[in-house]
Amino acid sequence: MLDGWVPWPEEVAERYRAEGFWEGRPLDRLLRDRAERDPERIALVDAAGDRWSYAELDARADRQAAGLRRLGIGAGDRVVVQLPNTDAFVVLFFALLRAGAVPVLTLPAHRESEIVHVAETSGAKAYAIPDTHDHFDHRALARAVRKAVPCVEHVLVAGDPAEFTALGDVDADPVPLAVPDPSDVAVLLLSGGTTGKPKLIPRTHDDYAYNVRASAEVCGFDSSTVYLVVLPTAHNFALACPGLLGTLYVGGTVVLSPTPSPEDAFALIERERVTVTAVVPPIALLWLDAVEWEEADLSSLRLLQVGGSKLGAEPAARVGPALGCALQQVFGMAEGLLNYTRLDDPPELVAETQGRPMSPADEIRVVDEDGHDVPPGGTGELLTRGPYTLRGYYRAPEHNARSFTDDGYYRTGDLVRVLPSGHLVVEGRAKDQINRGGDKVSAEELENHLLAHPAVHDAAVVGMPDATMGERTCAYLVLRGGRAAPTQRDLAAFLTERGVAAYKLPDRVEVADVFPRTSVGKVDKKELGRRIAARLRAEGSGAG
Ligand code: OOB
Repeated sequence: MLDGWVPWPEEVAERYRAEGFWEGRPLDRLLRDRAERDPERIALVDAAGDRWSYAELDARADRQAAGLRRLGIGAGDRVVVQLPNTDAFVVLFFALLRAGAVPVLTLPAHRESEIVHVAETSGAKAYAIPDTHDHFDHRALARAVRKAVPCVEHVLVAGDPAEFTALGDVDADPVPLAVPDPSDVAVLLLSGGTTGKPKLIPRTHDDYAYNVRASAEVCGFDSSTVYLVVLPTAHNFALACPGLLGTLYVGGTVVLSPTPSPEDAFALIERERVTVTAVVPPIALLWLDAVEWEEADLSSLRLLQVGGSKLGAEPAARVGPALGCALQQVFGMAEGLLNYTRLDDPPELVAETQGRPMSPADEIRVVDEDGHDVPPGGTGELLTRGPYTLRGYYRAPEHNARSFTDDGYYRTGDLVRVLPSGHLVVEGRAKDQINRGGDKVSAEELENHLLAHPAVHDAAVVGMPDATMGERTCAYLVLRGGRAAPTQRDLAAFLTERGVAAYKLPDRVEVADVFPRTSVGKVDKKELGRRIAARLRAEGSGAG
């Protein structure tokens, strides 16, 4: 068993097994089962139009798993995966599972600061990258990561490997491999983060397979499903809610879009007769506009899932008429709990709520600041536990003591209200995080980077309203005596040099003489949030 993670208490695990939530099968079986039943069916199509049947995908994963074992990558080894939406991701994901290794999923946008931290925390043995992606050379990043994190022995490259190992050469005749324990960790996901550094989320074979199966059922996926991956494959939403894994589980076809742009996505929807896809609200808004000028035939689309941040009721109501498909709101988290509006929910619930828990075994509480349950219908922080919600972050005992109640509920940091129907409305946030159109920015993480700037004495990062993104990031700075204020561009260059992902760069910089403080002396971020919102209103921009 992998160490450093928190399993469910044994009696709870027994119940989840007895009630059929956990089936005791390794996660990779979902591909094997389909390959045995429908070998010739098309499993995967990429943007270039290359196609792989279930049998082909299954065989590629077997060969790569054998190749990984030959490199010495096997049971319990962690491998940081940073691949864009390509077949290489899908093959490697299953190959790692079959080799008994644990994929640690990062986004293509992550840079040295994030990857070094993740590789270090997970004790990764290998790091898988594209050669270049989006004008960025990942091999240069890999050199820096190898230098900083010596346990990373192998760099596996999709494309031109330079001095590293080509993924294409990680190939050997299939060998019998030990079957992993289904109650053990299958994959480590990255949390949005509310602390100095991102946390790793352990997901077991049992829990993630249930996540996939139950999502596929709630979303009506079947063998006629053609799912377009628009968000990064490494994101829980696109991977498993039901996403690419849910589509393979039911024997449908997964289509990979290199970007979420209407040009790329609409062309693929038309070419492959895509039936369902998942996006974050800013992309939904972009698509709602783009249908006005893009010529593509979107008539195959049956369902658009939107989640990651809150979708306004007004654009929600426009999805059906503009795109000719149903909308599903999804309020989920990499930590586990998924809320879906149901396909047969009345239109007002679909437009105005963020769905209800996926599983009958999801337990939720809504509590006030003292941890007491609020009266029915009241707003408070959402706590949850259940058969696919983590009991602790990986190797983070101190953080876990704060993020979980003694009886195992995860504190989501989301402020919600529950309707009599059981549907949740997300009303805000109690966590120190900015949700930039679905991309999560930890205020503390960014503040720590800003404090390293020579002109910065103190920093406080808050969200500011934005019509498209929901929120953007505003960095309030108190300067060191005599120092000139860095501009937004100066700071962007400074943070990029430090290896911070582009989506975390502050969108705006404000200088203050002192920060407002709460009665206990903490920086009053609510007040700073009000200030920047008022300022935006005065300037005539933003959402307010
Ligand atoms: C998804 O996962 P994460 O881990 O990137 O972020 C989770 C957080 C939630 O705690 C909440 O603060 C926010 O993102 N969120 C939403 C939301 N969906 C997520 N806030 C308001 N409305 C929504 N619909 O974002 C994620 C994972 C799986 C499926 C969908 C989204």
